[in-house]
Amino acid sequence: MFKSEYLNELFKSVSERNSSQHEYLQAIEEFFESMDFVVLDDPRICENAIMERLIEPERTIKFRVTWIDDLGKINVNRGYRIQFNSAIGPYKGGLRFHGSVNESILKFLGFEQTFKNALTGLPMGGAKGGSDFDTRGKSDREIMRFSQNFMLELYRHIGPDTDVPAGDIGVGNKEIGYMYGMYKKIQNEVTGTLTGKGLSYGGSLGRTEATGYGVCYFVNEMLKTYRNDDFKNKIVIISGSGKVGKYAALKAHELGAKVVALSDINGFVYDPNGLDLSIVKMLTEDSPEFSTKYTEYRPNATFNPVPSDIWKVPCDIALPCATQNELQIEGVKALVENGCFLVAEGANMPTTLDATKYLQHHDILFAPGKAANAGGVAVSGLEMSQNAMHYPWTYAEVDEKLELIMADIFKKAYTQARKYTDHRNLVVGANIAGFMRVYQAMLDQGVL
Ligand code: NDP
Ligand code: 2IT
Repeated sequence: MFKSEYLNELFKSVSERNSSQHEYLQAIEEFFESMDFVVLDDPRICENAIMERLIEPERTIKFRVTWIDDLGKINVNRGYRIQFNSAIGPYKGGLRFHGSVNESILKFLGFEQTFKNALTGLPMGGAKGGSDFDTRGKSDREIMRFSQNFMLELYRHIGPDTDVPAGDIGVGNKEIGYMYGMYKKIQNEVTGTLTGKGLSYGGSLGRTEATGYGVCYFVNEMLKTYRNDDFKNKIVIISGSGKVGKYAALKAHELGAKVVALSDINGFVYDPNGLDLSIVKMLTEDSPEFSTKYTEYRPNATFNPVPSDIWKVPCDIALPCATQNELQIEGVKALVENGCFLVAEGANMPTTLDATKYLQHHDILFAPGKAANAGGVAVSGLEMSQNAMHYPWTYAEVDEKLELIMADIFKKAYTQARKYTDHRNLVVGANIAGFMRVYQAMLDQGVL
């Protein structure tokens, strides 16, 4: 499967040992395909068992979370923190609360986070965590009790220089606030141990928007470099109208694009004249029912109850910003057929392996999530800096830094892609650029 025998053997053994962890194996397979280019050149990677160490989390924490619902019933959920790699800094990565959460999903996310964080240039190692607790349909009080009880265990494993969690699917400002409050109460200290905090207690201006805005800054670099072009008048479709999708839509619009379709778990909305983003913003604020309600405000728009049909909407640029493996082979075939020329991943691993290859084979510009969506964790890193300095930056300062970081990530990925393969292959470019930094740190620090 890979050109390198070392990678073939290792993939065989990791597949046998983790045979039910499909997402984790998928992330490793994609990464190893890129590593073929460097492993054959550099025998030290094999001699130092770098890949063996990279694919195994440094620590996996798994715990019970017990909480009482509004009816007085006692509930038990599973909590996790996968501390994947600390070679270049304290563990850093989001927490996901969703019914689908399991070890495989958190391992793939923690693995990818390691290289994403390396690409930002900031000192952050990789981690991910969360729970199979579903926030959907829960009252505010239930979310508070759950978040507090989750932190009652997690607090002993984290700290500003050890591990700094943040949000992800199902974890936003509200959940971060409840977890942070409990952490502060137990530890009796005010430090930046979580990022994505509210602005009144140490959060950074610009963090809320950072991932979605960052995706657009990255796409802008691609448009400039590969097509001498920009967002103006481009037709854009976006899956997911959560923290990432919503702000990607707002920034794409601000940069002159027409966002014509947006989805959530119930389906998608198509508004051929361009979505009214003030209505999107209002409907996504508190209610998870944006797609089913939008047409009440804009009767010319249409609602389709199949979220994955969004990929059939003709567009120039598609931004999958919802969840893993949401963009599959039928979806990319429709995109290519309808003239889409650029796909950038706002979500983590939203495109399946065969779908990614199909896009590349058809010469569609493709940005992998670990590069394109790194803006969120980058501004989390800036939040850590501000907390450590006890001095906040203005919105303009943060946004300017974010734009520079995204441009720099593009440059690193582009440079490595050009060096090792085709200058358009940002999957190989981003993987190698992220890997090189972590690899050097691991070599320097000896066998651990
Ligand atoms: P949110 O929970 O805020 O939003 C997720 C959105 O996706 C919701 O609109 C949800 O709909 C929708 N959704 C879920 N499943 C599907 C589906 N199968 N089809 C269509 N829509 C779906 O999560 P985030 O926006 O924070 O995260 C989205 C992705 O981005 C994840 O992959 C995450 O790992 C990644 N990411 C997040 C970062 C961050 O800073 N938040 C940073 C980098 C990556 P509904 O509301 O109806 O449930
Ligand atoms: O996937 C991600 O990069 C995130 N969920 C953000 C992590 C963070 O620490 O801000």
